Amino acid sequence: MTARLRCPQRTLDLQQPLVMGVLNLTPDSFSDGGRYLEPEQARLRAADLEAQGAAIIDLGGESTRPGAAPVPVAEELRRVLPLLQSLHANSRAVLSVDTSKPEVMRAAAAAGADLINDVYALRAPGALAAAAETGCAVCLMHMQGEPRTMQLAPHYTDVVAEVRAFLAERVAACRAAGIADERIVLDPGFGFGKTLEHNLTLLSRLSELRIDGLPILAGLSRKSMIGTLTGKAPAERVHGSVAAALIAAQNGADILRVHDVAATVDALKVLSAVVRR
Ligand code: 8Y7
Repeated sequence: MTARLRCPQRTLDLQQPLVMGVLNLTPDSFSDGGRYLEPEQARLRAADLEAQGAAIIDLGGESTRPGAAPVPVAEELRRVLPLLQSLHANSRAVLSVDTSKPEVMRAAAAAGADLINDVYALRAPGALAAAAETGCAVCLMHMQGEPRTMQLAPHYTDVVAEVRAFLAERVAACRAAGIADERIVLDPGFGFGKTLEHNLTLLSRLSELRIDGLPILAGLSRKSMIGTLTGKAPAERVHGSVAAALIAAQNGADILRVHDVAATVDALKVLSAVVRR
């Protein structure tokens, strides 16, 4: 197993699962939309995520929730770049940028980004070349369809085999573009064109998505599958989300993308203590 992720300025040790804290710089994200639009609020939130134990902070300037409106490049840059520059100077966390746009990838890398988190897995025109050029690590996520319509009628014959085949194809595309394996993270994309049953199958069989030892990222935090299982609104999904993150870690996830960092870090410490014996 790789157990490491190479970023431009540092290498992340993945011997134990790490937590990626979510920071949405959008007015319309489902769980924290609009809370961090003010630069000072966003900086405080980033410092808080880091203090809670987030090794990675994922900055998002474009909501990918079902039905979300597209965001022009200039607006996405306006949301993301100032905070990125500030965190690059003042934070020790690895800085991830949630984007699918080549222009944003280039500008973010120049401003100090370490990781490009692309829910389209670098399929947008020019994205693969732009990501390769930056030298950033990349997270390749599976999605069936596109955000506007992906939850209308998700369909798979064999969800694990199909997600795995997609990720393998994207890994091959990255390698062909000159992105080395030590820069690649894979992600099944929970909730992105998947029913509850598909999500539960992927979570229980996450270990089958390991391709050539590459690290796996799981994003389950506060998603609608947790809402369906617990009957809770997004802000009340903390306990369910921690349970899901722990299951993912037990099934091989190396990075957990979460809103509730402290709770997840504690749960992972308990898991690690048992695994180490
Ligand atoms: C994921 C993600 C979102 C995920 C990765 C949400 C940006 C929806 N989900 N990125 N982004 N994996 N890599 O509920 O599961 O946070 S947005």
